[in-house]
Amino acid sequence: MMGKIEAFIFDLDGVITDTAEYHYLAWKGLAEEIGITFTKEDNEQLKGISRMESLELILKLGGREKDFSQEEKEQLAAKKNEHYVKLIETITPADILPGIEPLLEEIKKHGLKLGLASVSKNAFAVMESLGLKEEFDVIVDAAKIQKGKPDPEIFLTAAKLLNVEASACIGVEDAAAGVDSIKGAGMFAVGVGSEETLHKADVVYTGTELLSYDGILKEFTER
Ligand code: B16
Ligand code: MG
Repeated sequence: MMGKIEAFIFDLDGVITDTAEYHYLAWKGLAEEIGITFTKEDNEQLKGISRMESLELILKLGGREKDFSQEEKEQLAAKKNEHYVKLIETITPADILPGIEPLLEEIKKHGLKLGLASVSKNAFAVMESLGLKEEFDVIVDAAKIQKGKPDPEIFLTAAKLLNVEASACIGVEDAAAGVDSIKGAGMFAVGVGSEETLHKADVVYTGTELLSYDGILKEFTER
């Protein structure tokens, strides 16, 4: 049996709110402009991956990875972000995914710490719009790290700033790269999404509405 849980560290996009859909729409718009077909399935690979890495992947998908200079790539990424920022302006607390608020309440009720680990440069803005910024003890975003997911740095940084051992943390993720990051950090990984994509997680729930404090605790203590 494992020790006591001291903290939960959440991914943002796709776990707390469905910005994954907005990222998809913004990337799809850009891809089409440069003649690349971009599907929902392709979008799965971008989850948890940084903005520039996402662009590189899309260019590769379209066989256009050699067609743009670094400067042009930065312009393309900036264009996508402008579109994305417009889409997320409409976010309100009503966009918090089902099951998340009761889970956050339970975590706080039990005196555990709360961290956010998002590689998004827009993480603070999104958390503010959701009305959740003050609820979290620490928010680790792109500005605080060198290496993005799947590197464990982001989850390890969150644990360090929360002053807890990695082994006492539970990470919650919707992306395969994120689950790799949690496992690399030596934490218990809760996956939200498809069992197939997230098979490296310690437990997978198909949707956030199925997340429960007691359920997760049970899985954690049984391992
Ligand atoms: P931005 P997460 C990630 O956030 C998204 O999953 C990923 O699709 C996105 O490309 C990345 O943030 C960067 O976002 O362009 O806003 O900096 O899942 O780590 O919360
Ligand atoms: Mg995510």
